[in-house]
Amino acid sequence: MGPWQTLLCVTILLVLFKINISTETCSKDEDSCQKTDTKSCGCSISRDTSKLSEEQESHGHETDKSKPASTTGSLFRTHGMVKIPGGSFLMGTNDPVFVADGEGPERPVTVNSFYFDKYEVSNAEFELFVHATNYKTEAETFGNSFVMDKFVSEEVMKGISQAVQGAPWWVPVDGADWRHPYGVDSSIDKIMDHPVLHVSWNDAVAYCKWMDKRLPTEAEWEYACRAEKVGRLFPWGNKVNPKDKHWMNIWHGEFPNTNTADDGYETTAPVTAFPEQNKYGLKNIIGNAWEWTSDWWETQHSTDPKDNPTGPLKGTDKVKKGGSFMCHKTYCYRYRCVARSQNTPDSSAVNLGFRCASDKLPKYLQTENP
Ligand SMILES: [Ca+2]
Ligand SMILES: [Ca+2]
Repeated sequence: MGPWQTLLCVTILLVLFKINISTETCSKDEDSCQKTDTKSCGCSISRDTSKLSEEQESHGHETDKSKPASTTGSLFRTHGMVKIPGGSFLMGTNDPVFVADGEGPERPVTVNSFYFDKYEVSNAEFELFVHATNYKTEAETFGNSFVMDKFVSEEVMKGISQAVQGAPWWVPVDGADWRHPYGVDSSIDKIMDHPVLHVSWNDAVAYCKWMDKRLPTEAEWEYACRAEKVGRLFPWGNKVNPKDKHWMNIWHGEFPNTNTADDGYETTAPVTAFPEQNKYGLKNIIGNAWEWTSDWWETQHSTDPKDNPTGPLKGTDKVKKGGSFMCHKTYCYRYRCVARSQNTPDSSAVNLGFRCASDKLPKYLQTENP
């Protein structure tokens, strides 16, 4: 691609999307990935809401108050929540990998007890929600979403002429949505137990509300991930593969060219896959799909003690946590409890999902968790 074509490509993209991606910050040398002070490894991609908000409003969202038809059968497991006992911890780290992400400094935070989904929300669960409410996701309303080119068919790729500056493997794919995670010629028929993808923050909020739940705050999410372990990278400790087992779904191989799927999964894994990652029994809190939190994004944190912090009062982006199947230590080393990234609330992508929290156990679960 010549310089003029490159300029044209970037210009088109800037018109269509607000790009929150800076140049790849991590080299293939693992050590050079440490202490990076640049903003992003291409983890976050956001829409330009100003260009599309009118269309979104014209569709609206039907969110009737129907509740889950059943909490038994094959979906029982993904309705399950675990209790996270309240307590105090040091949120963030004084030893950040990505300084510009606001991983630090450590600051004392207290959170009340809450309930947290044991699993990421699955396609099966999201389908129940959509069937009950006729909900239309923002990716469906906009008509496109972001997918990694490697997972898009040759046929679909023929119609794509845009890519994201600094992360050219991210392409906007027409017709990519939660039912078609890799484009119009893909489906979720065989992956109903995988995490729902291409859901915006607004979509996630609507789903959690329908389930009588809510999104977790960033503090709750990180507190639950760390599970009282101090100064550890992962929910279980510091080793990537303790007991010679895989504990999470991340990228193996050389990103973005080769994906060896050493952990058994080239893309997403079932939400029930891998061992419980910490003493709370959480599955895939790290890896598999990124997870939305309720907080607005900021990178400057006070070290004053905070009680149940909910983040800034306003902002442009929302915080997401946990990394995804596309994360590798040399690229987007964010499959750590303190790591964080962000997207605008209407953004969606092939590696971004969520799980819900609640102050009290929803009534329809109370008999299941006496
Ligand atoms: Ca993997
Ligand atoms: Ca996850």
